Amino acid sequence: TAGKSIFCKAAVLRQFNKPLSLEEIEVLPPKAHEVRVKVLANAMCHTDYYSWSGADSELNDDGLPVILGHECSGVVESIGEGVEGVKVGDHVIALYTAECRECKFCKSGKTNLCGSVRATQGKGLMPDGTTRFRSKDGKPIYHFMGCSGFSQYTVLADVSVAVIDPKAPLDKVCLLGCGVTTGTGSVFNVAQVDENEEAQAAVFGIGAVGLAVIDGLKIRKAKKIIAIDINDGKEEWAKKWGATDFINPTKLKEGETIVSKLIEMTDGGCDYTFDCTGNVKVMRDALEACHKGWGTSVIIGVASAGKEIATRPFQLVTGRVWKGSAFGGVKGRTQLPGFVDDYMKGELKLDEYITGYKSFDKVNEAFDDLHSGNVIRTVVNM
Ligand code: NAD
Ligand code: AHE
Ligand code: ZN
Repeated sequence: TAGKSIFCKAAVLRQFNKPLSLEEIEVLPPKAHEVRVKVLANAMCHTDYYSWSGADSELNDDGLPVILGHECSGVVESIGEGVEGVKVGDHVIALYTAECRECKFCKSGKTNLCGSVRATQGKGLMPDGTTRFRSKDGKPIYHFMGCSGFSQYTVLADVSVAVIDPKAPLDKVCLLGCGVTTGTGSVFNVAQVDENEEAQAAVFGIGAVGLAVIDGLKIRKAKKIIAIDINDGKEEWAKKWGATDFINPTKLKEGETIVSKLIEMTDGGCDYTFDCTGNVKVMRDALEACHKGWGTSVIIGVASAGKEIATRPFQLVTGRVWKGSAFGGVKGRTQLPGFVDDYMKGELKLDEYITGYKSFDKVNEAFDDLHSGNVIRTVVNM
């Protein structure tokens, strides 16, 4: 099949908020510095739901039709010219945060963001400004986050794949393509919680990302881990991951706010807080629940187009720190294989997040399930 188009099934978003249409599409061969991957598993992340609903300011009607999905794994089917470090048959995880190792960002040593393919990626295009997907009528279909895992075959930039241990189960390690890496990485790389500091932390939003933050905090021996969610069903999940407390902020006593409650529980405020909801009001609470002088709040959640954060600047003047992170600050090609190894050694949870598997023809149900709040991660077998 190398050098030729592949015809396969893909879930195509043609209209926001409408079910994805399962279509036979054409996947063109990879061009220079691209790889074509047979996708085996793609887990449903909240960001797919968010983009499906039209909430992403980077994806408007001009970016449709598009193939969503970014928490995915697969096997390299063919490679284009000049590809180094990835070969046919390699097991890979797709990276929505590329790592070229050559751009200003990659060389800075200060960030995992990479400038190499980001501009075209944001437009749903491959680096040469075109797409590798076509619908039956020959019209282009756009890429999503440089991944488009809800297609049985996809084409990725070579800088957007992490080659992993072929013994790792692809239908589990797909979770490292986003949620679990983002949550744990935010604790290790962004908050940089130290295991000797007996940290007191609060985690807002107990989906896969929030749970992964809890796992990271457990690994870093945090003393207090307060989980917060408006869904009471998340208490059991949070406690299972090691949260010491759970608060439903809609059920506080009169006169209490989530900020006052957290300050009281931690004798002055949290050392670290994490927003894993994408709600800008929650982001403010998370910052203001931080301890004066040093508390650090990390924004992980993704807010809808047009939303902005606010707080009194005095919150920052008095030493609280507001940070954010994409993909947990993790450099995918360099560091993701290590996350896979940690999982294989039993040092990092993955299986526990998977609340179910769905066959590809049920992909729309996976979207509904995530929205229902009853699942953590659904893996779609492609
Ligand atoms: P999820 O839908 O599984 O979980 C979100 C949780 O937040 C749910 O349990 C929900 O009940 C809770 N929640 C919603 N509103 C809340 C509120 N006002 N107060 C408290 N809890 C509230 O989502 P997920 O897949 O875990 O993703 C979490 C967020 O992180 C999303 O915004 C997603 O888009 C974002 N995300 C960001 C990155 C990144 O790199 N920055 C990576 C992955 C996901
Ligand atoms: N494109 C949006 C926001 C979407 C967003 O923030 N995406 C996160 C990853 S979410 C993964 O589930 C991210 O890493 N962004 C950094 C990047 O380079 O894409 C907007 O608001 O424009
Ligand atoms: Zn994601």
